[in-house]
Amino acid sequence: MTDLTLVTFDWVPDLPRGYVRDLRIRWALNEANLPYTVASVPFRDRTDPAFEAHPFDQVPWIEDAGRPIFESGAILLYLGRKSTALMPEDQAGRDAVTQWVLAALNSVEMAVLPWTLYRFVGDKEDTPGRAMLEQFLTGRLTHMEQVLAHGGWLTGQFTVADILMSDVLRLADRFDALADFPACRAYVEKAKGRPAFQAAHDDQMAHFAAAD
Ligand SMILES: N[C@@H](CCC(=O)N[C@@H](CS)C(=O)NCC(=O)O)C(=O)O
Repeated sequence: MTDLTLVTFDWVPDLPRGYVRDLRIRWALNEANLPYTVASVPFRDRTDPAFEAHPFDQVPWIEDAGRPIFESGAILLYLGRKSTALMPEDQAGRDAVTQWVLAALNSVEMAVLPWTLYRFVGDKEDTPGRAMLEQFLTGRLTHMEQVLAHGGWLTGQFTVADILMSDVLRLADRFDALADFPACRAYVEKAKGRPAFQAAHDDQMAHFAAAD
């Protein structure tokens, strides 16, 4: 019996499978051995009343004893406070994790996501907007390459900040953006090698496949 529920879509098309953000949450729950159940909301009907818990009609969110929490970064920080496998207990350690969670979302994912949208739709046209996005992403990856050059996790021990940062970089890697950034790529590979990631990935794939 568990009070933690992870909410995700009931089904998605092939392209986003393996990258839907519930994977970040599954991964953290696995790392911490926190029991949870999965609930689904309809991908094809965002007017379903079940989306009341999410102001943008998106996934994921969790419910802990019935209380909903949305935004993957907020959920990861929330879970981090439940387990030292996800976040240290001391304030300095927690501050370091928090800054990297926000950096992953607001400095790195902010550059990765619009860049990948061009790839998703196959837009190869040379436009000033696209050139600016290339430059924006290259700048962020250049800095991350320096940060990750030591070959370790972001704050020393593995934390939710690494779940988020490696998941953001994994999406960039899907479209080969890390080809010139070997430290970033090695970091993603190291993260993907964790059994908790692999279980989360397999579970997400199985969840969507079950609804085909
Ligand atoms: N900032 C949100 C983004 C959530 C998000 O983009 N979720 C996607 C699935 S990975 C979604 O629900 N997409 C459908 C939509 O935006 O309508 C988070 O990190 O939780």
